[in-house]
Order: sequence, then C-alpha cells, then structure tokens
Amino acid sequence: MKTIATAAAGLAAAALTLTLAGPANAELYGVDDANDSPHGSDLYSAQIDYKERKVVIKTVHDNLRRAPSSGSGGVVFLDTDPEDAGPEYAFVAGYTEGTDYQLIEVDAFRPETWGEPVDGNYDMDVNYADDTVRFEISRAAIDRPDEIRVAIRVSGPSFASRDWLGPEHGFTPWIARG
Ligand SMILES: [Ca+2]
Ligand SMILES: [Ca+2]
Ligand SMILES: [Ca+2]
Repeated sequence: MKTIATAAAGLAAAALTLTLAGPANAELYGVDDANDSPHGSDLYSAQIDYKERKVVIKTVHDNLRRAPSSGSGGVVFLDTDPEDAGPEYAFVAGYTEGTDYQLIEVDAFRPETWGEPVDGNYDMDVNYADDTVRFEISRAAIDRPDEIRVAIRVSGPSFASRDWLGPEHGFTPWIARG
C-alpha cells in the first residue's frame, strides 16, 4: 500500500483515483497542483485516504519552515453532506513551529460562517525535511459520513500567497470510505 501511495504522489497526471485490493478496499485519491505561488507554502500535491475509522490527508509543499516569520498555514475544508451546500468542517492550521490547529464546524468557506471546535480526535504533523503536512481526523469526529470530499487552501502571510488545490473553492471528487 505504501508503494502504491508513493507512486500515486509521483504521477504527473492531474488526478487519479486508485481502488486498492484487500479487505479494507480503501479508496486513495491523489491530485497534483501547479507551482503557482511564490511562497514556500505553495501546494504541490494532496492525497486523501478515507480509511475505515479515519481520514488521512497528506499535502506536499514547496518549502515549509519552522520560522513563524514564514507564516505558512492552511485550511482543509471537508464536505461530508451532499444535501447541505458547501463544507461542513474545516481543519485550520499553522504550519510553522509553535502554531496550533483546530477542527471546527463551518457552514461555508467564508470565515464568518465558522463555528465551534469539534469535540473529537484529530491530529496534524508537519515534516520540515519532506515539506509535507499530515492530517488525521477520526471518522467519529465528523459524524461518520459514507463519503467525503475535500478542498484545500494554503497561504503565507499575504493574500497574494493564497494557493488552492485546483480552482478556488474547488472540491475533490467524492471519496468513499474504505
Ligand atoms: Ca500550488
Ligand atoms: Ca456539504
Ligand atoms: Ca493552486
């Protein structure tokens, strides 16, 4: 599984979906993003793996640094309910040393709609050597959806450094639970 995941991340194709054999039958979705931001947070690719009990998201960036002055951070929006327009949750995080992260309930992309922190298990790790960020969100924390889709926005300190995965407010296809 590790081999397949690594191969998926390395492909230059715009998007691909792999259905892995095995009892878990996990669906792993990988997508690349252009070198389209001048900032070190520039998103290069994302991989979403909806496992049986958790969602694992891994993002690859240009150059992540520990220094808070680099200002790198991002928001992973989770759409868990197709009946209700827009995302239901947002994982809001700083990617520099000493910054925090939080999974919150949202009604839309606009921060004015962002609500309370979620009561549940989630975690984030930044790897500065690999320039990657790994998110883990327990399925229970997001009300156990059958499918999810994800939109990701990263940025540095300035608005000009904002970089979306694909188009602005663009979601991945729906990804079924493994
Ligand atoms: Ca990018
Ligand atoms: Ca929704
Ligand atoms: Ca982009």
